[in-house]
Amino acid sequence: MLKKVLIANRGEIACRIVRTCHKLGIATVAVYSDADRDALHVSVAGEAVHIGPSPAAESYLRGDVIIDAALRTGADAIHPGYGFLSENPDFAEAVAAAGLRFIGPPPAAIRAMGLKDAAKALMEKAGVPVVPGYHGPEQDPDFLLAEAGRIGFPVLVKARAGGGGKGMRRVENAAGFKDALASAQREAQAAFGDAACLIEKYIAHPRHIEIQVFGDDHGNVVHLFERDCSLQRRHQKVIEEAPAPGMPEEMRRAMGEAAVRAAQTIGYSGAGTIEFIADASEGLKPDRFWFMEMNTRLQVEHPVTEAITGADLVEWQLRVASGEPLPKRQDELSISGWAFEARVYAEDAERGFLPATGRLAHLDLPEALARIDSGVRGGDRISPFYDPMIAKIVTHGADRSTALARLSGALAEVRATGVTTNAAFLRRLTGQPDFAEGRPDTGLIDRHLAELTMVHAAPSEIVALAALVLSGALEPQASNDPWASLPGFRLWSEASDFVDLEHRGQHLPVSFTTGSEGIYRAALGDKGIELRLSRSGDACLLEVDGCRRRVQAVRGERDVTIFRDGESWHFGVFDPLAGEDEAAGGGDRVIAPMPGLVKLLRAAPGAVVAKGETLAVMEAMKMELTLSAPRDGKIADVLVSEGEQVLEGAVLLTLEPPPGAEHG
Ligand code: MV4
Repeated sequence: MLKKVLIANRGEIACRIVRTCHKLGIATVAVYSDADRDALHVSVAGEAVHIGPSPAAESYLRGDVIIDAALRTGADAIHPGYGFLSENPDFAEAVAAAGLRFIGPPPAAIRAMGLKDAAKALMEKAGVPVVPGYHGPEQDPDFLLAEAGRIGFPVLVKARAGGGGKGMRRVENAAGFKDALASAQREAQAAFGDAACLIEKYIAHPRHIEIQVFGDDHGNVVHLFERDCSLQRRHQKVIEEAPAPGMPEEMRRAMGEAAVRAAQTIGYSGAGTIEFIADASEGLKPDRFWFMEMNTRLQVEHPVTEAITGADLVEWQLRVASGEPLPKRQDELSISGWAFEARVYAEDAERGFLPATGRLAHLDLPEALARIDSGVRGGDRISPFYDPMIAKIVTHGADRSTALARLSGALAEVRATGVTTNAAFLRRLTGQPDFAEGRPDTGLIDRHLAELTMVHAAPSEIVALAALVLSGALEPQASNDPWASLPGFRLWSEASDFVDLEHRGQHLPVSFTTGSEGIYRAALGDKGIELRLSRSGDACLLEVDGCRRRVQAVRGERDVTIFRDGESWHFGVFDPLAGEDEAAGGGDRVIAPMPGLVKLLRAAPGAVVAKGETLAVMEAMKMELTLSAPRDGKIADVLVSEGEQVLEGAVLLTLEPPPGAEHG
């Protein structure tokens, strides 16, 4: 067995590989860039070597530096994870030339699958189904048009060097062919420096179904069944599952056999995935799947296969790299239950899934409810240098609905603050009827994008709770625990308070009074609400109109995020200096935050006041509200009188600088 493995990767996959190495008694070496100095993968490995600046091209892609680190630390093998150098045959060769084991397939197998058109031609020869089309080198438009006619419209023009949908054009008929071809060739030239295109029969209702294969150095190849990765957005996988819903046993057998044949054809060893496209227009059929490409590495979504087979695929990789035979024969492998994986990303679904960067102030993942593969922890920075994945949440159950319910439940418990995540989007996706009923397809997310990404307005009780948390009303004297002060923990000294919240660029003044037994009355504008709070473990029950719901608040220094039912709302404290709006009272005026009665005025023109000093008391929504001086100053004008009814936004008094103050 290998003794020490260097992991040429970062994030969750580096952590995941370390875990299995340590389980097998194999020592580990991490590598890290400047940005990853304090990263989780560095702290879980036995040793760590700095390999360069933050950009991947200067660190995680520096094969020479990484091989040197392996030699210096006495590692006997390098695991490349996925991405970075994992499918670089030159790197695999250099590793072997340095006398180290590359934990992956032979370089020749990586090369055979690296060129998409050559791979298709090779697979066709091996008897693996390939989408009807022209995969040859000829690029003459008239020739390709004739091929398109032979294949039958509609056809898909695809860049030979392509991937990620770039250089892909659907063509309906012969009339539109040449323009589409020219346009695809231009795009391919610009994107890949290779204009060559291939022509394929267009599959109108595609499902992405891939087969996990494994080979060893003794000529054995097995498959570990399929994964369905049809739920994608812009060619990025979003939720994967295994097995594939609606897959007939006969088709599973045919796909498994085709995948094993594909791997055998290229002398494969290690972990690999054969990607197929299936035509689901009339349900899945054994004669309606075709080879797309092979990924010659461990994949992001490998945990769903682990969940349904019980195999540890990284352990298999390490054993195979040590020269051992595969741990299991095909007839010893079977599918048990159902599994899902959701990819939690730091991204803003509302803003077109823009990657979100910044400090992940707080992160609490539902370890008790699911397998969590993560490479970050609370306090870490999500940098712009790498993939912004926060975690993979993997659930398993006896059947699909059980596993999916678990996924939905786990997603609802993701607590991340500081950076926006796609957790709510993923949770909504688990409830999308077509998906929930087992009909995933590649266009589903786009068709339902609006409802999956829409902003859920903050309900008033959530706004009120945010105000309570930020006012400190729920806090005992010296604790950060927002719930420690709930009824029974503290005698209330103040009966009322108000907080200026900021929520999605909006200014929300909230005032509230505290009653007994955890009852609060709050006023938001002219809307009054009564709520009751009680503690429930690390969360809180928020009761409105006799209905209690679990909520959780994660407080920052001047902000709070409230989580409920998989949705979350973020609130800050309104900063009057940040904008022109003086309604918070930070400027030269004291303003009524809500309509009400001026009960008391403690200020006369010319009086010198200190910041925080009470200037007026209002009554609104049957509660009292104290307005205090926003800063040190001198009262200039008092514009209302006691007993007067005022509107929201009314100016009660104005301030001028205190005597002797210099104005900037
Ligand atoms: C196709 C296809 C329909 N017909 N090929 C997209 C990227 C590349 N990996 C293959 N892709 C497709 N190839 C034929 N002949 C539809 C797609 C496709 C797709 C495939 C799998 C998963 C998601 C997809 C989203 C859009 C288009």
